[in-house]
Amino acid sequence: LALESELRRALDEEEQLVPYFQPFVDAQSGALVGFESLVRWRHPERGLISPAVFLPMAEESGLVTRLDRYMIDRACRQLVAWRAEGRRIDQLSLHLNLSSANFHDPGLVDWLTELVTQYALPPDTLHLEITESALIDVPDIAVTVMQALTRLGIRLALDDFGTGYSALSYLHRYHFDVLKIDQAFVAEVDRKEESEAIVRAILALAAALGLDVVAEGVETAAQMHKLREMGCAKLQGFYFAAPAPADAIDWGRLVCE
Ligand code: G
Ligand code: G
Ligand code: NA
Ligand code: MN
Repeated sequence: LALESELRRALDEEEQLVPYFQPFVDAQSGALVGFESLVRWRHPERGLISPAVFLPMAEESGLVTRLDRYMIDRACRQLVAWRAEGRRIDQLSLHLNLSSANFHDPGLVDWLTELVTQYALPPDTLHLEITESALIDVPDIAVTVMQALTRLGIRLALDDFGTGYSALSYLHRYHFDVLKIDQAFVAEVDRKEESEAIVRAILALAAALGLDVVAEGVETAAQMHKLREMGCAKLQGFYFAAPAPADAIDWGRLVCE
């Protein structure tokens, strides 16, 4: 309960909740194509807290909708700051994680409409990452909200693809623009035939459905080469960069076209 009231306070006033940014790159050219924003809590006494520790509490307490809006706003503001510094952000995608509770938030679509207008961001810059498990609770509301988001021009990404119970039925029921191949399949893609076969199948499925693909959790050059050779368009993982605060991004290492 202490942590809950502290999160409440962090959302109200202080600059404790910060977006860390993890790049993803074009598999062929290595060029930077976007960032995923991942929340970190810089707690004044406890130090840096990972979302694994406080997201369950945020979801149970209902604070997660405020947290998600807070993080979307923070990350967009950072993008605008980069633009003001002359970085070419207009080609980049910004991926943001969204908990299922947001589908019950009736103001979400209007809020996002206002946000992209206020920051003069093309709506298709924003990609909302949703996991299959997030859709289990809210099957019908999610359809309506996702349709409204798509009309607005915001992109939807299905996160951790392949790990849920009925991945294909989600693709059938909902409109997605991007599949993120779960890191479990990437981990052994260059060493295990089953992993390779699964990744190939996901790539074929994505191509047939006209979806963009990002492979997550790329940690080695061997995985990178394998995924590139298999035709996976975009890659993300520690091999390229770990999530980092805005002021620690090593732009020199990221090819920006
Ligand atoms: O960065 P990793 O480091 O520890 O992230 C752990 C989990 O936290 C991931 O599954 C990610 O989807 C989730 N997560 C990170 N940032 C956010 C956020 O701003 N909102 C929500 N709802 N989930 C987030
Ligand atoms: O659930 P989601 O896919 O949003 O969260 C991604 C999680 O994976 C985050 O906790 C992020 O910090 C972590 N991550 C990002 N790149 C890598 C990687 O290359 N290897 C591993 N093991 N984890 C990664
Ligand atoms: Na994600
Ligand atoms: Mn994921």
